[in-house]
Amino acid sequence: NKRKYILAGNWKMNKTNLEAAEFISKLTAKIGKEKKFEVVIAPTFLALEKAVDLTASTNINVAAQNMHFEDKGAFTGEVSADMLKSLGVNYVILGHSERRNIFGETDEIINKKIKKALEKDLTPIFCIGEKLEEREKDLTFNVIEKQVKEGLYGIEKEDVKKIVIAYEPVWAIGTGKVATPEQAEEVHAYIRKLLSEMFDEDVAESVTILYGGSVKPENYFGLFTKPNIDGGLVGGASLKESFIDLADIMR
Ligand code: G2H
Repeated sequence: NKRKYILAGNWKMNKTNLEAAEFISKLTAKIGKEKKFEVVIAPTFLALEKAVDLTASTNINVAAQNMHFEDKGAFTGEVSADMLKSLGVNYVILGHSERRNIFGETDEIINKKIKKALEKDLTPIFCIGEKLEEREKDLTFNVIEKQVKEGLYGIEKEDVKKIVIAYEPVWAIGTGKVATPEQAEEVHAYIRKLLSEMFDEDVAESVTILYGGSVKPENYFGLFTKPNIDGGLVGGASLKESFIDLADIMR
């Protein structure tokens, strides 16, 4: 297929600048020249500039973990798309379940952020996923449908093709409980079906859909070989050597 494969690391609130720089130097010594897939790392805002510098001669791209949907103004504590772009950042994670569940981000807010990122030529990594109680009540597809429809509301076909979606079942995040390759594939296929209904087949086939939630080298192979899984968004295992091992699996 024509989709881009991505191995992305979401560092969350981890690593000081010095730790970030040391770790990125380790990464660039071992990965970042691959042609088959792209590597993305998402350090904290404070380490973004350093990360862009240190990865300049590699295929490693740098992502922010969040941004605001307004251009500028009285939004204490927030960061804009232009500020990220000006550092050389190319990607932004939006709607991560921790943003949704700890910081109260709604589908509507996430939709505004996705639109702003696209307007500013930042690639959104748009996160969706159901909670445990939703899965247990058999509501997984309903939740995914709502998140996708509201998150992508009002976005043109050609722009949707530029978005990366990350399916991250909330019950698998940081819990060590990874979705089975079959569980993940089922939802990825459903997301693609939704995209083809909402837009068209071309959009559905173009969008990279990553899996996230306790991905590590020991469980990644089965997930990655599924037809609708185009790589991973990795948290805990992206902070260590295991991220390099994951890149080795993808090579
Ligand atoms: C899911 C994932 C990365 P972890 O949040 O976004 O984290 O791999 O630690 O479950």
